[in-house]
Amino acid sequence: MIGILEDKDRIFTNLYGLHDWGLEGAKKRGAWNATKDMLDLGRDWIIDNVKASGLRGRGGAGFSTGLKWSFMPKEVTDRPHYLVINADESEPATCKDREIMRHDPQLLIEGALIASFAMQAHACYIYLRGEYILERERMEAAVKQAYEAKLIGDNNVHGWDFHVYIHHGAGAYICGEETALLESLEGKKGQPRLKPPFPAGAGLYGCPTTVNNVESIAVVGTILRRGADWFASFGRPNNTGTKLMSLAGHVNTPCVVEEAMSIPLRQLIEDHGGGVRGGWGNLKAIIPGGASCPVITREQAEVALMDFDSMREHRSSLGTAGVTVMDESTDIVRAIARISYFFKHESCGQCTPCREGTGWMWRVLERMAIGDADPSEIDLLLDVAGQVEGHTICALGDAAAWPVQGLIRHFRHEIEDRINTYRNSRANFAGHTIAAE
Ligand code: L3W
Ligand code: SF4
Repeated sequence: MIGILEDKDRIFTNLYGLHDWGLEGAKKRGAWNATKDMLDLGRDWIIDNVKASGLRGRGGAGFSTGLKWSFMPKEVTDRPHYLVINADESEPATCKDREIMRHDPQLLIEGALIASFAMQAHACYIYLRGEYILERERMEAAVKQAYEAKLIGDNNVHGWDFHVYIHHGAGAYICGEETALLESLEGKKGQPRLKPPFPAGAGLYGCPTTVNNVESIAVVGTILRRGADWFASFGRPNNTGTKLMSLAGHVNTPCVVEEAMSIPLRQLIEDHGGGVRGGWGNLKAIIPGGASCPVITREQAEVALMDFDSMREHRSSLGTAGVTVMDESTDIVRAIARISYFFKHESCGQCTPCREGTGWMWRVLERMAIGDADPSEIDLLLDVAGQVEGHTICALGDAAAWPVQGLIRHFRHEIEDRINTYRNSRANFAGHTIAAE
């Protein structure tokens, strides 16, 4: 089913905080209902159903959640298993996990118990973004309520000893990369590790670990309660389910909304964002899934669907579904230069192409934003972006290269015009100076 989601099919029924976020309110909305029955059906049943639902990771990469869980060792040795929830939501224009933690924290804790049981983990760490103060307080309060109600903890009503620990980050974007996050949890500098080994083989303290995004875990209880088929009925094959999407930038009503996967992007903007400021014709470009996703044009946005495959066809990415809308007033070169600065600032500096390339790309873009560049530098910039992409330890290098490539792909003419204008104004200025002399 593609299109507008009906209220009855929403998982996050308190997304806007209109109801009680606490345990009693959450239970009335369905959380913790029949959780024990699900555990009684066994680990394989849980993992098979999560696979059958088609749920793909909601943090940006879109990896199959059930498949990731199945990578965890079947037998537990003297190395404990861990679930780590990535709540370091730092991708610019992304604020969906924040709403879950503020308004529906019990769904996250319930999902964490189910996922941990399925992967034989007795402990879960929730790694929160440094700036998320209210969310930390809310999560801590919710965890306390769950302990007091014996939903989690030792000898809890579910028969699976389970502990949740909240860990507050210190505001570094790179700690949202799963292995940098694990380093940070271990008390070290947040720098990505080389993969493989993947966390399922050697993760937290060298033990089998699964790292999942907040939304990926918070939907699990409802998927199992309502059925894998129900979840898979939204969207289209390979792109199933409901999805939290954020709308920011030049829309009339910025918001976070839960929608069916594969909703047309234009419909999402018009039905939930109140349309583009000044009307659809005033649209210049869209970043569909967070700052690392390449821009798409108005013509592409007209036909694109909000899902993994459609965005790939348009040479972009669904990412976190954090949509940034830019109208015709946008200085697109300066906008991408600002994004470049972000990645330069957040690079951990561990590998040369990223450490040197991000700063180089940013400096060239800053010059291009005022036209102070040579036309040949456009291809040079493209070449350097290609040298960074795929040649680094983690995806931050790619994330820095993609917006630059998207800019040149679609807006090369704007850079060229700017360079010409700058050259002409310099020539005119020189002419005036000579004439005055
Ligand atoms: C075991 C294998 N596990 C893959 C696991 C892997 C990870 C997951 C996806 O980057 C993207 C990035 C950002 N055996 C495995 C395996 N896995 N093969 O699957 O892995 P991967 O490498 O495809 O992605 P990643 O390194 O997790 C994440 C993009 O997300 N992004 C958003 C980032 C920001 C946030 C936020 O603020 N919440 O997430 C936006 O586009 O650019 O491409 O778990 O271990 N053979
Ligand atoms: Fe660090 Fe960048 Fe290398 Fe990632 S790509 S490990 S952020 S230097």
